[in-house]
Amino acid sequence: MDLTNSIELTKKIKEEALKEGFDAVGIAKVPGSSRIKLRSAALERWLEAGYQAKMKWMENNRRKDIENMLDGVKSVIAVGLNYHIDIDNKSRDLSIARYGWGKDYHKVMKKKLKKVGQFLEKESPNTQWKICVDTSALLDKVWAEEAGIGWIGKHSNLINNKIGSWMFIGHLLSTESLQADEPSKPLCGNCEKCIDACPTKAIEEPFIINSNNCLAYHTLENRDKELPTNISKNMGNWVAGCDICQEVCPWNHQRIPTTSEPELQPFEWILNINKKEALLWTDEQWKEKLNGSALKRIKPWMWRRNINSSSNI
Ligand code: B12
Repeated sequence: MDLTNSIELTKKIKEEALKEGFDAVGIAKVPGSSRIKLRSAALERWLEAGYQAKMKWMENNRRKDIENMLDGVKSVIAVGLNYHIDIDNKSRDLSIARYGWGKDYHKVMKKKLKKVGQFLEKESPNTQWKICVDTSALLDKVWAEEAGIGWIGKHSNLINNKIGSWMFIGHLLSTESLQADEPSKPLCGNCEKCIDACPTKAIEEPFIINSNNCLAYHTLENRDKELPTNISKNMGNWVAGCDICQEVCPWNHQRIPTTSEPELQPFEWILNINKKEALLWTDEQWKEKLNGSALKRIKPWMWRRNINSSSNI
């Protein structure tokens, strides 16, 4: 494809992504800048330090090279979807992290990305493409940073200068050679509010999360019958994920609109959950509530464990 066509196609793809409702879109070229190598080396160090806790799947070697995801991949179309809802999460009986308030974001993002992929294929019939949202062996934040839709903050989440870090990330990998955007520059400056606010000191150093100490890890991923004391002692009301490091971030204190995505509007039960009632719900009742939610990952017994461990019981 010549340069003019590539510029034209790049523009059309971005327009299509925005039309699908994504709030941010950017493009990176494979193999990317030297930062990709640095971040991949950081993954190596993170694993060596044991910061993945019991998430064995994080050790999958495929994660280290994007070529493993799609043969002949040339471009990465990175998208961000705002999931902010303008409702206070502080004065609640039980706190549930914002990413889980609406329908499962994996499904919401994949549906939209599929439409973008089909559009690309219509424009350029020989193109191969692949959708990656969270569960693929890809460093989502790293490629999003490379594609210019945000920078990796000290809490390790990607921050977009307009919608902060309340943003899901997804990617469409493609064998098409598209025009790359400038990678984002980190704008955290000297701020370390996220590091100071973490009650379990999970941010070992700027940008590096030790999952062994992270409330999100323990409430979502830990499959042990009991939570470690360091966690239960400091978890407050958090029973499903944790947003403390993002709540204190000045980039999330700007006026961020409530997402207009209908599927991300909060489930009623999530806004009204209270510990007394929730502890009485049967497995069946939990399953019904969690149907279509990303929080399904937390099994009913884990919900009970988390609620019982939270300090307000
Ligand atoms: C494993 C995982 C977790 C683990 C580990 C967290 C972690 N930070 O790694 C646990 C279960 C704890 C977790 C929690 C959460 N997660 Co999570 N998680 C992932 C997953 C699957 C992999 C992340 C990963 O590769 N970790 C490995 C380590 C090495 O990476 P890292 O901490 O990101 O470190 C990078 C940076 O530190 C950077 N780096 C290193 N040195 C330096 C130096 C400088 C100067 C800079 C700038 C950067 C930098 O390079 C490292 C390597 O990539 C991604 C999806 C994906 N496929 O990528 C989602 C993902 C990161 N999670 C997401 C979300 C929403 C969350 C939670 C907010 C959910 C919640 N509210 O409870 C919390 C946030 C906790 C936190 N502060 O990180 C979103 C984040 C969206 C965003 N805007 O960034 C993602 C991207 C999923 C998605 N596709 O939307 N998660």
